[in-house]
Amino acid sequence: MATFRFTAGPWNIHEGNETFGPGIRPQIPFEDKIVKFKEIGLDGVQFHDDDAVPDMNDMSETAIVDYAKDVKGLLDKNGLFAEFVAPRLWFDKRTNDGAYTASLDEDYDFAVWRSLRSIDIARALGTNKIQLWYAREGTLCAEGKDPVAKIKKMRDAINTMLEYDPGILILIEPKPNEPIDRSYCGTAGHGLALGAQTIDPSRVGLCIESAHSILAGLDPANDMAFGLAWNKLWGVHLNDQNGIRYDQDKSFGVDNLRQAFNQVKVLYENNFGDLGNFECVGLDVKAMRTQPAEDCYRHLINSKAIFLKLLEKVKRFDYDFQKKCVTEQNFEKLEMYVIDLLLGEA
Ligand code: XLS
Ligand code: MG
Repeated sequence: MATFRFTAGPWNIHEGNETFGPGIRPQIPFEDKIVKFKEIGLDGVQFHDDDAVPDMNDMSETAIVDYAKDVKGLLDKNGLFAEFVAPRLWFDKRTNDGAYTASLDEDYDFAVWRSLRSIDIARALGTNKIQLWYAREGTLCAEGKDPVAKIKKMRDAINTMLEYDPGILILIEPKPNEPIDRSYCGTAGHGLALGAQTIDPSRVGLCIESAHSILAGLDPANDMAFGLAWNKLWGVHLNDQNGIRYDQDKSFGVDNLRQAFNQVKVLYENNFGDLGNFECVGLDVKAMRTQPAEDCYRHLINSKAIFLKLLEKVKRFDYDFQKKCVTEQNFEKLEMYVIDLLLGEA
């Protein structure tokens, strides 16, 4: 039941930079990260388009593909696969005001160009998955955009990608805020509704990130369940988050163990990983700024370890006892059992 392949992106090892201070750990070259990813027990790598091809904006379309092929060679050499490519549509000046929802037509065109190049890069890396995290698709100034027209542009951009390559899958990674304060696609429901409006809804699914669900005031395990119910959960980004505040990307399970337990439980019970779309367990976590440079992979190691420890708990879950409690409607009893299980006393 269930196959768990663990992945992370090069951005998950960073220098500790945040809004209140610059990076304080030395930069680690991409190649070194890849080698280390394998060493700490990851199976695959997630990419932004420019993680794979850093100077892509200034390169020809053929040069981009050639460069990506070399990256594929590096992955092969280290026994890793590429899970997805996500166009990074929030760094460039042209995507300052949104990408698919940019105010200027030429900026929208740039966003679509990057998206199509992401598909080329994905193909060169050996994956058919494109992940869309809609960083700036929404507003800081609510009156700055016509929301109805712009939401339709998000659909148009997906259609262009689906048309460009009939074999790709689009994974929408919803998030309700940050860096914008009002997202146009904040939840799993929005993601699926948007997919349903495209020319091929069967190729649009979800990647649910724990922290993003929490930021939306929702339960991550239930968001995952919502995707699983329609075989639309094609990826997860596990991490943790202390309530509705800035995006923290804490290690999986460190803030709310029971909530993490239920994420593992819903994935395990529903055969995640064996559902036909090579579903992977992404660890979208970031080390604290205080973390020493010589131990800066610890949050990834911990996240995987916590997942596996919780998986053992899930496997020991007493379904007969659960059934008995449900029949008796004695949920107080069931809660105590879950707490005892998590505390090692059941
Ligand atoms: C940011 C997102 C980002 C995506 C990849 O909040 O989680 O890391 O997963 O673009
Ligand atoms: Mg993420």
